[in-house]
Amino acid sequence: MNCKIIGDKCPDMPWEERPANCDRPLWRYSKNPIITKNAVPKCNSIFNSAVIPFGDGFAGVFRCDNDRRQMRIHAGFSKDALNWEIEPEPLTFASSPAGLNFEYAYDPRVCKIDDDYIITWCNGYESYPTIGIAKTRDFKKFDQLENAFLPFNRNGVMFPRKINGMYAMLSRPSDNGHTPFGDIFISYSPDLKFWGGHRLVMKTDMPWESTKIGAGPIPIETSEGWLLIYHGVLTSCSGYVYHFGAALLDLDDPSKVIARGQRYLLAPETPYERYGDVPNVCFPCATLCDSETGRLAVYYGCADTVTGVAFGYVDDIISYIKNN
Ligand code: BMA
Repeated sequence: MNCKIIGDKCPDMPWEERPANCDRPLWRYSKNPIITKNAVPKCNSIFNSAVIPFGDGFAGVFRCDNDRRQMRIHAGFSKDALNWEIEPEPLTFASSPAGLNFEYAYDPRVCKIDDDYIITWCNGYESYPTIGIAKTRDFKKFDQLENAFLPFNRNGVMFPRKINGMYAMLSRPSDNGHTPFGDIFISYSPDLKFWGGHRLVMKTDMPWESTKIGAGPIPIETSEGWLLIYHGVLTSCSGYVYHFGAALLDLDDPSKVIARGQRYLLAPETPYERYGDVPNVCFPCATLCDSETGRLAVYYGCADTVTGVAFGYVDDIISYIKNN
């Protein structure tokens, strides 16, 4: 490995070697999708979901749309990060700030900072989408914090440590519908309550991401910079197409882009990515990675219907960004 991952080892993460016929930086798990609606009763779909090492296994927060088509998030646990036990009921909060309602919840991310697991998601507030935040230590008791921003906002993604003494979050200001625009910004907070220092990180660029971009998994700290995997959307004649992209951000000032791949990392290709409630969607929300081997597993929503995993090496992805 040329680049060093600054993070924990994760020797028990799922892994498959690159198939012989694959020349891409990411390859799909051969048994995808790993999670379908059958994991939760009265469920329509389980997709855009986040996982993280926890105890002697893994925990996660899953987007489960129910058969009323309400968007909800559920906690879950796994020994191997492939077979998941997902709580049948949506997660609720032991405490919430006064006056802050929780109408709908989707596209969760999970970030460990010190001893806390911080959940961010797109939170319905007075029917408007913005970024919700909650804390847990055990994935059973969750305490809701203030929403990070005014509506409209989506894709709130925390950095896994403070930067220059401040919590840092990427987000994507948007509108109330299926937003046809959107760039990635960064904001800072001393206390996870008050957010400021808002700066632009990246605008849309190449054709595959020309409509909008949004941060995906928690950025991975490496000796080369923060590795950010994000989604990039193209508007085709028959609707949006969601790809994965990747960029490297400066470790001390992540609003500075060091390098950005001009080619997508992964595009909808398999039947479970192409067919579903929303066709042609690959939507990354989490990674597991092992600092010893450089292995990476990306968890992503497929066609707004099921959840898949793709594998790669952090080193290869950084070379791919720099060389493409
Ligand atoms: C976005 C979000 C995602 C979804 C995507 C494709 O606006 O709603 O949850 O995966 O659209 O439908």
